[in-house]
Amino acid sequence: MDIHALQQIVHQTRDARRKQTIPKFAPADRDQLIHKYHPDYRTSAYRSIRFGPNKNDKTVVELAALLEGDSSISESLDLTPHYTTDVLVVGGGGAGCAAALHAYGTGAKVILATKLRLGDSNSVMAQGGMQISVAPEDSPVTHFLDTLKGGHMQNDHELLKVMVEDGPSIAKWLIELGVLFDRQADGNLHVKKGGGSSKPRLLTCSDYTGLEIMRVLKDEVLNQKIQLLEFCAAVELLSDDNGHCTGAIFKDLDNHRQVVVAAKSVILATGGIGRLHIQGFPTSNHYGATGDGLCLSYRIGAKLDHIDTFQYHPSGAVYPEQLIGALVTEGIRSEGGHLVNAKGERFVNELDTRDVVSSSIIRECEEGRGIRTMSGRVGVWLDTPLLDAEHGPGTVEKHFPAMMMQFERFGIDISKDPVLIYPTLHYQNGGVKIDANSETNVKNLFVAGEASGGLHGRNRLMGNSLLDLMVFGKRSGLTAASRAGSM
Ligand code: MEZ
Repeated sequence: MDIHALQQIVHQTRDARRKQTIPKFAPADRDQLIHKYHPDYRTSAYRSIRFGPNKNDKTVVELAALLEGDSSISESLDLTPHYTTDVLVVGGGGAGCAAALHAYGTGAKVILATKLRLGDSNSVMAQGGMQISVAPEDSPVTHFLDTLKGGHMQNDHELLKVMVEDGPSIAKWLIELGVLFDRQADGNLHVKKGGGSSKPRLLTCSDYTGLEIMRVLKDEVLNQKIQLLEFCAAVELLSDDNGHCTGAIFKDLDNHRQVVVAAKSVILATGGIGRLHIQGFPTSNHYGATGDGLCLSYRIGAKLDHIDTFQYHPSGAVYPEQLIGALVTEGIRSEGGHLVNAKGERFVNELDTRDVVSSSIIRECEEGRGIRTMSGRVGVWLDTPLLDAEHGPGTVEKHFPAMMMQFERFGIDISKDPVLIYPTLHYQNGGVKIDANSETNVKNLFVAGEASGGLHGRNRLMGNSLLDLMVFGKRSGLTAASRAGSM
């Protein structure tokens, strides 16, 4: 059957569906649902990746192979530094830029090295917004509780407290730098409600929040003339006889040579692991998301936290094929988009946490209620036209211009046609264990952003990533700089 004929099924059942109430899951049902259908829980839940991996456990084996792999550096490498600095930041996304700017602002000498170009990162692709409790009816405490609930109560309390409390000052900093957040007619910040949140808390820049934040941060890094090493991939960290981190070795991808950078402190802001396609899943991640920070930190002796848990974003595109895995922003569900199976039924509260929504989609597909494309891919409908019907004409065009353009290139008009979706590997929930200043158990080694773990527990709440990057980018930058100054 052709995709347009399939779409008819959805259009025909729309009226009937509007009268339906969506199923409500009691807490026990939700747990069972996740345990049975969520990819993490089916393969790796509750197991340590380091000790005694279960041979049938694909995630565990894939991660262990990665972390325990051999070094590509020969022991005879001349370690005379090519560059010397106070603070070395590795990674050119949101956390890396925030760290570099804050460290530089203290007067420290800073080098920012990145495997690709400055700004190439998942941060630029973050669509749905940034959770910060700025609304009068909201508070950091409510933000804390929502995040804890979403993370299955396994979040590191200290990290979480710091993140929600620092949020409002981060919004102020970004606005002062020039980020254009959406505003209401009266000029106040416009906040939206996101999945898993009890209050409207999402600051947005239309559907390209990450791109807008990165536009400003990149400009600032360039304007401040922070020293950049682009196309330099970090391959090993250096340490002294005390085990303290003292710099890094890079492969210069332009000149095919190894570059040694000596630093008083090192901040890894290298992002996640999606591009390794754990368990063969498609991914929403950029090409550089290959778990570099995890490997580098692990090899120098840093502890990891919750590393067996990944987030599968419910709405990865399934059709058209060119967009497989690409994100269809949660913002669409926040605005009223519905998920619909092949029988035309809604089967989950679309604004539940991502693990619940993803598990429900997988359940529908595994139990035969999914929609199959001609090439054999299976998914469910994300019914965006409903959004226009409920929220007035032009909602899709107004709120999701970037998404519309992405799909229009392949002949799909998301203001008229539903989109076929299936969960996509989106986020590394766990990572390197850090303290409230982003420092690891290895002295002078800091990790910020997605490469770090603990903050989000077993499931990150939407919009908490951009805040995480800014808060721990800042904290790592300031602490690393002050450490370097006191040496
Ligand atoms: O936090 C995210 O990952 C996010 C908001 C993604 C999205 O759906 O746009």
